[in-house]
Amino acid sequence: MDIEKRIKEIEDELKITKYNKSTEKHILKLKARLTFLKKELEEKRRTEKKRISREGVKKQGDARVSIIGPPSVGKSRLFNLLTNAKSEVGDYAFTTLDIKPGILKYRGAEIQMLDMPGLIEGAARGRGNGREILSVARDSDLILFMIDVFNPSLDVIMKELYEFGIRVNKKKPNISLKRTDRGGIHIASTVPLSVSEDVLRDILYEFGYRNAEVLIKENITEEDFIDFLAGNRAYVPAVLAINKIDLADDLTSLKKQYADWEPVFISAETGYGIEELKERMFDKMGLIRVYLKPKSGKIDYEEPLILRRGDTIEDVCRHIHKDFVRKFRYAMVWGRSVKFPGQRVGLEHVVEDEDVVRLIIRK
Ligand SMILES: Nc1nc2c(ncn2[C@@H]2O[C@H](COP(=O)(O)OP(=O)(O)OP(=O)(O)O)[C@@H](O)[C@H]2O)c(=O)[nH]1
Ligand SMILES: [Mg+2]
Repeated sequence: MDIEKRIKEIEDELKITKYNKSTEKHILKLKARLTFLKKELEEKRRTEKKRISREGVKKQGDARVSIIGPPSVGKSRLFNLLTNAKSEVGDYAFTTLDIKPGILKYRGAEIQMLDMPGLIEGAARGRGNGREILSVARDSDLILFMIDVFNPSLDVIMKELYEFGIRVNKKKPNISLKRTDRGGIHIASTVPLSVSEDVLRDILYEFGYRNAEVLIKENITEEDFIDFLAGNRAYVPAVLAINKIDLADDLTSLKKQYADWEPVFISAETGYGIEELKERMFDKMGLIRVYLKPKSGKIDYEEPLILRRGDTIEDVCRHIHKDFVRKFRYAMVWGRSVKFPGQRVGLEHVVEDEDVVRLIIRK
């Protein structure tokens, strides 16, 4: 009989067995066996050589969020709450073995959420399908880190991401580098640097540079510089959710420990904090809504264009039709990005969340 079945049987038996002096010993035995079997099951599932299929992880929607966390913190339960899809939930580790996509609809945006298997130590070297999980996370618009009140450590996970070349909540360092034919290495900076030029020179040497011009436009660390030269780093924004707060008495120490993260405290069981979490994800990804105003008829507030912070009228045009940039005359804008309602703007005008835009196009 397989382990899952035996676990189910014992759980059922425990449910119907009344506790008294004569059953006490038996119940204890059942509980011990249950604990043992769950451990076996975890081990079995962890070592099962299940290859994650890439089929199921096609990009869809306006943005992609990967849910990353240790086993059993409630990733699948949250995923079920947020999306139209269903993922198995279980009270043992490694319930989820595949990457499962689902769509979260929020503020008119379709956000692809990915439920992931738990990430464990050694992931970056391939343990527990770690490399598949990390490469999908790398290619996301946001990582939703999840821990719970019993399992409140992110250290292992952050280490694995780092090793895999994922940089969390950091910007790509602002540096330019030109290889030259002669003249040695020249390093200049537009701001005072806390790392010495000699160190940077040594690093360049290690990467095989003998002649180069480097311009550094912000204060960086040695590691930032190495990242820049390595080139294959992914800079991904992230939000931290701390789950199962329905089971916690006191959040003071967690709040202190993760103050820098400004975590969202949630319960996937009661739904507490879920609205705040959606808002934070939307905001952190820099998503904005732009409503189109047709020549005649009503503004469609149900289906905004979903753009990124910093996008312009040109991006609005591109989203509608590729010819619109070429045929563009001007746009009229109502909202936060303009000084007065209906202001005329050009292609380079930067739009803001909830702007209303009317495009005037040549025939
Ligand atoms: N009390 C409480 N239980 C929760 C909450 N969220 C999840 N759980 C329970 O925690 C257990 C694990 O939940 P899952 O959603 O399967 O956890 P997971 O992170 O997907 O686990 P893996 O797929 O194994 O990595 C289940 O028994 C859930 O019912 C919560 O907010 N409160
Ligand atoms: Mg799961």
